[in-house]
Amino acid sequence: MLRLFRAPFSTNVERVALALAHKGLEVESVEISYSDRSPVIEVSGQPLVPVLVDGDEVISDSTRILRHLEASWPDPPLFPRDPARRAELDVVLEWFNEVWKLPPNAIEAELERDQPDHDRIAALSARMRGSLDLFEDMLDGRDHLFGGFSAADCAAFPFLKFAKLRDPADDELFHRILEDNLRLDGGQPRPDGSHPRPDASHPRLSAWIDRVNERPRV
Ligand SMILES: N[C@@H](CCC(=O)N[C@@H](CS)C(=O)NCC(=O)O)C(=O)O
Repeated sequence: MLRLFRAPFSTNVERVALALAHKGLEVESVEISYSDRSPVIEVSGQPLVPVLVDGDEVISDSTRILRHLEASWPDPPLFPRDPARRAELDVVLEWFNEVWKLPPNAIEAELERDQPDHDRIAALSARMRGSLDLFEDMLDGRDHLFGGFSAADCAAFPFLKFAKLRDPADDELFHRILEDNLRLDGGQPRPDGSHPRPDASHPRLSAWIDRVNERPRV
């Protein structure tokens, strides 16, 4: 039996929860609270969730877990079999983790300072909003970011969903930053002052959020 260490509302846990359900795998869940990470540290030697325990193997980091699931249970796939397409997906995952995530992380760090630099926050916010156009284009002519449902959707959805969804019980600052800076607000008001539909500016992205949100999670 697989064991998954998780915490409520965790974006990185949701990545893995989507992937496990896609592969039809079940897990025993160990729910931790951020105020006491001792169970996670004890099992993995580091404090962050998700952590997956598969027999003798202990895997931390959501992207590494996605790769482990693919290697152990290749069907149904989350990564393309063709090496060139797989390399492209690897690039997308690394870009999302190492580039796309930087602005919201930097806004969080700025807001936690005694005197936040609001010009810097505005510039970071513009980068986040600008990225929505990229995802809109990635969804041109296809239902998912990389063709069929894949690791790219697992990795991006838990963050991008805040453009239109947030559980009222979730009060994490990082999630509020995602919500505030990715909002699908339809752009500029019309000349008569009325506001376009909330998803008018990025209809494919909006439909993708609804589509992926309908998928099961473990
Ligand atoms: N690179 C790691 C990041 C894991 C991570 O930041 N997990 C968050 C939950 S989404 C966490 O454990 N946060 C606890 C904290 O920072 O206090 C991954 O992809 O799994």
